[in-house]
Amino acid sequence: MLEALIFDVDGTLADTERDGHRPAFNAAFAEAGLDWVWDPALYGELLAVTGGKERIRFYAGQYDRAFLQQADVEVRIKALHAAKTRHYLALLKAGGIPLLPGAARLIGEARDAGLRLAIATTTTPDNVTTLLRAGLAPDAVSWFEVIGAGDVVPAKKPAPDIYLWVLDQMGLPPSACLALEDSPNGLLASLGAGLPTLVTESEYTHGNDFDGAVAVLSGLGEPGRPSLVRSGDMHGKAWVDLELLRTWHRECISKK
Ligand code: XBP
Ligand code: MG
Repeated sequence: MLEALIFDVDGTLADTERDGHRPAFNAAFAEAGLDWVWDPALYGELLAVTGGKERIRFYAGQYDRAFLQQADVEVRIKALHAAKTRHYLALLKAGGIPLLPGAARLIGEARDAGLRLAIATTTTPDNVTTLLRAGLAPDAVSWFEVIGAGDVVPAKKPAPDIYLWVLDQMGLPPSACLALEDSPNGLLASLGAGLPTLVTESEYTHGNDFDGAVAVLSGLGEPGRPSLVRSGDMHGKAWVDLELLRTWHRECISKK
């Protein structure tokens, strides 16, 4: 029986990457006097690396090796990432990044039905709580029983660690839950933790291989704004609702 939904954040709850995290990284680089500029295309490649600090380190390894040779490079990466987070939080607080269609509706349906809610994300915890407050409701953080985010686990997605940590905190088996993700790294992480997973593609993840998902859609959809099916069966529905999640969950568990 489906007892809990576990949401990814970036690309799933909100379209945060190209016009949110990316300009925040660029603002931090400029502030530090670095000539690094991540344009949308390059950023799409860098998204293969999850975690902002890890992404900075990867970029420097590819394009500015001298940066990595500095004695205090780890301190510098942490400072760059803290500055980036400051810029990103300012963007969120300005209301610059709304939730994606269907996210608020589905969360509301799940709450009304008494389902337990959690978050499993690679991003920084402050980014999550600020997005929820700005995009959902001032008290929305309390709607989520567990928020697994950022450095709370040693290995980020595609490792399953963040999902295993959330399941442990909730005291639930993966078979009682369903994860919602947007990226191949995210799907690998949730499947690695044994979770039935719905994928809604984001701008940067459209067309990727999502083998193992219960379905792959263009988005959660809304009345009057149907989800486009990339793979799977919407059982005659035009947007994702709780009944459809329960059907996919039942189908997935019965196959195991
Ligand atoms: C997406 C990520 C994060 C963000 C940047 O996380 O990989 O690293 O791109 O946020 P998810 P930080 O899809 O798991 O929500 O700079 O705070 O890492
Ligand atoms: Mg994501």
